[in-house]
Amino acid sequence: MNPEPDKTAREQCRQPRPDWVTPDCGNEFTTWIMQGVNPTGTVAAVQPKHEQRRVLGLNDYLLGVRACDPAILARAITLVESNAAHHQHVAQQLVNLILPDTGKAMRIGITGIPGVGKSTFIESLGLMLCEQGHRVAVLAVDPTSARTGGSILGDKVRMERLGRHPLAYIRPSPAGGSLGGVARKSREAMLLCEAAGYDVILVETVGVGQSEVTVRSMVDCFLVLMMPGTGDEVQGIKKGVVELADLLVVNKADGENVPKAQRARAELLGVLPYLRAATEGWSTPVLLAAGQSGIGVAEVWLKLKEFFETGKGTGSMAERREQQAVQWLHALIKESLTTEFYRRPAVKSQLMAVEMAVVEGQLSAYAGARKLLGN
Ligand SMILES: Nc1nc2c(ncn2[C@@H]2O[C@H](COP(=O)(O)OP(=O)(O)O)[C@@H](O)[C@H]2O)c(=O)[nH]1
Ligand SMILES: [Mg+2]
Repeated sequence: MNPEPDKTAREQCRQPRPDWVTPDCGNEFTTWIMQGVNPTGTVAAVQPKHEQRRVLGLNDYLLGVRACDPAILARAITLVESNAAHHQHVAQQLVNLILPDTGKAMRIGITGIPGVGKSTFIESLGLMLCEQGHRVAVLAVDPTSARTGGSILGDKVRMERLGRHPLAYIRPSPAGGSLGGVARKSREAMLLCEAAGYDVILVETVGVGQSEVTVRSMVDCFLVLMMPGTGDEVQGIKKGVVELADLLVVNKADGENVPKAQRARAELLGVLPYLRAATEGWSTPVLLAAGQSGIGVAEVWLKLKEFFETGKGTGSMAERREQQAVQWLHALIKESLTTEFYRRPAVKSQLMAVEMAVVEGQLSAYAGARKLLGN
């Protein structure tokens, strides 16, 4: 946790803001327009819009979200992403009011190492579902995007076709500073999307750090994409990500990758019986697919539907959601206690001195923590 915005964050504040942000917004809004590269590879100039936006009240947000007005949904998500206390006040009232309209969507997390083809796969799956009449929201959870904005851009460019579909909504990763911050914002964004009537929520996360565990704790089903011929499956088993998966998909199973993909599948199938099942009463299947050409995407969807039907039948789905709600409560308690602690004037004034004393060995970390906590 870094209570002080650093230089990069200050520089970002001078960059143009998206047009859904209110004119009076300060540094607490976490979204900026990044200079981008368009699909032809040329640099696209950023054209900020300066038109004045109408300030929305709680009721405007509520009606707009329920009516699935994309501009208001986007602004409502911006509101829940804001770190400012006065925005949070409205945001939390909004989240409470929409709560009865949430919970009906299929919440699906998708992870895999960078470059495995997550965004391409999501676009392919998302387009197929929209064609079938589903309403699909795509959210990204990427704690590494907070500084660079790079992956936000990558996703936006690659999901261009899905982004244009009237039944789809794509929201890039919020810049939360910490994974906890990103998780809260993404979870609330997911609830807003559900209240707006999206019935399939796809949450993309990068396969780094703790982000998979975080996303696992907010979705019903967790899909892991694996890269054939790179030893990814061995790494995935070692890192424990395979153990989190309800569905394993060896992606890019096209052209000369096919034999490699089949070997990776055989390897995973050989190991799975020795691992603890991610979901009680469900044995994790391993499928082959190629998001780019759409091979195997329909089969993945069939398996996903089977997973949801099984989970509803056994009660594991409802049980998971109950556990997640309790976990979520505790995560929020921890987050607000931490935020409140670092905001205290006494902590702000003593923190550096205590850090120095700990570094120089004059104070144990335990004693330093007790001192700052005031006992
Ligand atoms: N051969 C092949 N390449 C793919 C496939 N899906 C994605 N790619 C390529 O893999 C690269 C990374 O894709 P992307 O979707 O951005 O991966 P992400 O980082 O996991 O989101 C891109 O250059 C894609 O063109 C596929 O099914 N087959
Ligand atoms: Mg991606």
